Amino acid sequence: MSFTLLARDGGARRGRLATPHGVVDTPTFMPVGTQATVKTMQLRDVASTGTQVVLGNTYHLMLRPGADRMARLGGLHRFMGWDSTILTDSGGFQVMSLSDLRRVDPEGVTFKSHVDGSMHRLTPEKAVEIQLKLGADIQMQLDECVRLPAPIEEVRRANRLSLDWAARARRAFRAEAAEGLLQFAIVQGGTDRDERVRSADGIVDIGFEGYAIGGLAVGEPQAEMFETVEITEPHLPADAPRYLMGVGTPADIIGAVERGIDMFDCVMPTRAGRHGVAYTSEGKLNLKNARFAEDMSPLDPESDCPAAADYSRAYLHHLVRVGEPLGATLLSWANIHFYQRLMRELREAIEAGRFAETARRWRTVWP
Ligand code: PRF
Repeated sequence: MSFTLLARDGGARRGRLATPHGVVDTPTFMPVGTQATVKTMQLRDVASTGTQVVLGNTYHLMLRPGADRMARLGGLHRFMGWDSTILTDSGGFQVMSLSDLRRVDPEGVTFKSHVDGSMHRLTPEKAVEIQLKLGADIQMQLDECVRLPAPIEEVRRANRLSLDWAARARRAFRAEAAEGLLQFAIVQGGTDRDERVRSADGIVDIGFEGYAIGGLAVGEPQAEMFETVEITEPHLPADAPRYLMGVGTPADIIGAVERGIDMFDCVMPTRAGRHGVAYTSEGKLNLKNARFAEDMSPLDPESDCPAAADYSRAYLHHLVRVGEPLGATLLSWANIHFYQRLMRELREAIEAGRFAETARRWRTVWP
């Protein structure tokens, strides 16, 4: 078994996941490294934040540099210089959000590249094969994520398709994957209770190393997302990791951990960093703001991240204002560090049996 549950506090879980590239302490936050880079950052700095997993994307990497080229170059770990765990998404969600021309059929999805307009095809089997060529430690099944709100018939159709694709992905993975690699399935079903349960029961029946909840954080209110997690969670096995895809704000993460989720990924800390926004112990700061122009205090006096401790707000304000790339680099670094501090405090709180108190303290700054 690759996952060990170490402690529980209410619904929150503290666990450890073993992959071919190391251990992952859960609850964990995984920075997004779509194009074989966590944007603007050197991976040694990403590692310094306590990050144990970075994400890669099948959709982007199959287009550039291409899966076969990546395999010839020795895989994603060697290519980007990351020795720890890599999780790759399957492309299902990115096809929906990035390609303006796509056609889903029972066999797979055909889509037009957002880069050069060329046509490409993904099937559940091909997504497995590409993720193996990339060298992902943890790979995701190909799914179809519908845009919400959608008519229930459309949610049902996509959900049945995703379930069929889960079975096909599992067969392909079992036939081709080396020992120790992990494959996660994805619960879909919109915000429909019956569809979520059908999806969860179906993929658990097939059996995977882990289970993701997809189709959320697509613009619905937080209460609706939490409700869907609450519906789904009891149908997932306690001895496997649960991953809430594309989530979220600090408050989203705290609420989801409270409801039994172990893994998260989100562009928020890096995207905010590129837009001059910092996550700090005082809350979110927009460094573009004129009030920082002559503020020589460090970005976050409570942080031990070099980017937050060694650089003044005035300097960061200047970098952001003039558009120097170092501003994006330092703020991305500080923001990932901030997210990893949150995760570390949540893990320690679960171990100590004081999750509720820690959650309450964080919520006073991050409602
Ligand atoms: N499916 C896949 N990747 C995803 C999602 C999904 O539903 C989401 C939903 N927020 C983020 N990333 N394959």
